[in-house]
Amino acid sequence: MNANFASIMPQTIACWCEQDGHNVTLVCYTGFEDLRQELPAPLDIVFIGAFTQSAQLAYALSRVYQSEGAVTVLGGPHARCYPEDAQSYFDYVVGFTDRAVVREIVADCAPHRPQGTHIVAAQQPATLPGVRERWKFIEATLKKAPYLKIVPMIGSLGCPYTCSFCVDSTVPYQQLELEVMKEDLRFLLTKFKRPRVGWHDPNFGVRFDDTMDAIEAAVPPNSIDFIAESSLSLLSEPHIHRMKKNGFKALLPGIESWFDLGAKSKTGSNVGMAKVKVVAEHINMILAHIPYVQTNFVMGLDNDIGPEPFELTKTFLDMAPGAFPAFSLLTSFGQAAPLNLQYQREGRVIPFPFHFLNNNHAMNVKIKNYAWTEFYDHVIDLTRYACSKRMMGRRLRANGASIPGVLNLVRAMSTEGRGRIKFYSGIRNKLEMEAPFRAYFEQESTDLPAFYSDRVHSDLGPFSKWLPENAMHHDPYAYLKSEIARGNGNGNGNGDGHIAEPAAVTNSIEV
Ligand code: B12
Ligand code: SF4
Repeated sequence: MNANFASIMPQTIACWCEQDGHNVTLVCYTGFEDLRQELPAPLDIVFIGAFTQSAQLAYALSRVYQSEGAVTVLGGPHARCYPEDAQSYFDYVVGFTDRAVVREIVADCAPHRPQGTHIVAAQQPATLPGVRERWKFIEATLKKAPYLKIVPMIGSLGCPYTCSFCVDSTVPYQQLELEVMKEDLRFLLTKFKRPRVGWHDPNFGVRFDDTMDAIEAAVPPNSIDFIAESSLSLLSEPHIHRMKKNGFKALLPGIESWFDLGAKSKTGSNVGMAKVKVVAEHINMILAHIPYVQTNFVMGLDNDIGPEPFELTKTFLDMAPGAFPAFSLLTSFGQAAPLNLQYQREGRVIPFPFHFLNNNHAMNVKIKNYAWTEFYDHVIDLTRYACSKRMMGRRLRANGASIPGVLNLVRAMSTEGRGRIKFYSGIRNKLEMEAPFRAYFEQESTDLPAFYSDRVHSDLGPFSKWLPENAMHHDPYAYLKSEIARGNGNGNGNGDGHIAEPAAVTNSIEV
């Protein structure tokens, strides 16, 4: 992912602190930098933004800087999903973050150990600094992306849809200031001949006309390349025409499942093959106008049974060969989504180390309708199909000899495609051959297989020795316990105090 996909919030925190008169250094750490060179010493306070897959690295870095006298703060997806765990390793852990929260922390700037302070703003911030304000930090970050430079922008927060698996399903939709957006787009044209903008909106274009009116008022048609994640329900043909006119070059709609989540893809009650046909037609319509489309799927959902979901995805790939399929294994990221409470109540969450929670390296929900080896066989078979020479050839013919065509080839042949087949095959073989490995997946044992702990240590490299004791493990039921502790009864948020957990959960968690 590296510098092209750096988050907006660390740049925001940097702007806010600098505007308040502090000396700030921002580093987008891609794993290659020498942090001793990049950061001044001594440091008073270190803010770290991390996804869950980087949590263990973040914990180790916190220990490094705390040992040198700094106060540490964790924010970002991991802090939002696993605050209780992170509090053991940071002085402050923040959820929603606005300017007041940052000021409060910087004013206090005191160690809070062994248990960090958890601070959450009442809601998402009303405004965020635009590109012009963040430019100094964006420019330094993009220097690390020599070939393809993508400027991160955001036009909205939250989402009006309520997909129960999504972190934004309970966050009210909020359009950010359109005047800031317009100014930013004009500003970018002074910096690049043809800028490339990646929208970080959870669901781009909810207020479609307002957003497109703003783009059209700010810059000439098709003068900037845009990339956006959007739900299919927003990508109607008239909308696609308008997006094409304005330079949208890549769209990443979520399909997720053939048997669930119809509202998001506007396929109504269509499921199975009926949904495949409707969605393939829709994707082909988009591909007729937008050169790059990535379709996102989740594998291992509770509604999936037998080979059918996987076979339907293959049929879809045949029907819409131009789209690049991105497959995720069902992952329950702590407090991210209401649905996670259900998995926790059912006692089905497996505590794989955070390092593997990136939608691919581990599926941390005990699968409902498959044996693990059977499931991995399907996953491997489908990934092979998607990356086969035949499929790559069809994709290339559909994309033409273009940047999207080449990009798709590279993705299929890289760690994302063939690399994953190798990784999944290794897991599948261990599941068959190694009883303790299988027992961990089956929740019959809580002894973490050495395969996982060894890999965490080897990936952390020199930071491995700073990984705090116990940081390899976390409580996968922390969310449910915190809901119960807050008086939310069985953790379903209705506060009725009615404990309805099935037997499995009483065996596996202590409340
Ligand atoms: C845009 C986006 C992306 C973009 C940009 C990524 C980036 N670097 O930000 C792209 C497409 C590149 C991407 C990639 C991935 N993503 Co993504 N992505 C999102 C998305 C849709 C929006 C996030 C966003 O920017 N929101 C706007 C900001 C302003 O709001 P916010 O995130 O709520 O942040 C608030 C607080 O958390 C806090 N905050 C945030 N960061 C920081 C940092 C500091 C220092 C502080 C103090 C505070 C703070 O302040 C904000 C305001 O209140 C979310 C889903 C969602 N709907 O939120 C998933 C999400 C963040 N992604 C997710 C995942 C899993 C991934 C991938 C691993 C997927 C994959 N397999 O490739 C990769 C990993 C990328 C990486 N860098 O390692 C998960 C993360 C779960 C987790 N706990 O780790 C999410 C939550 C989706 C999900 N599955 O539920 N993603
Ligand atoms: S449409 Fe997308 S962003 Fe909105 S709630 Fe559903 S998954 Fe989340």
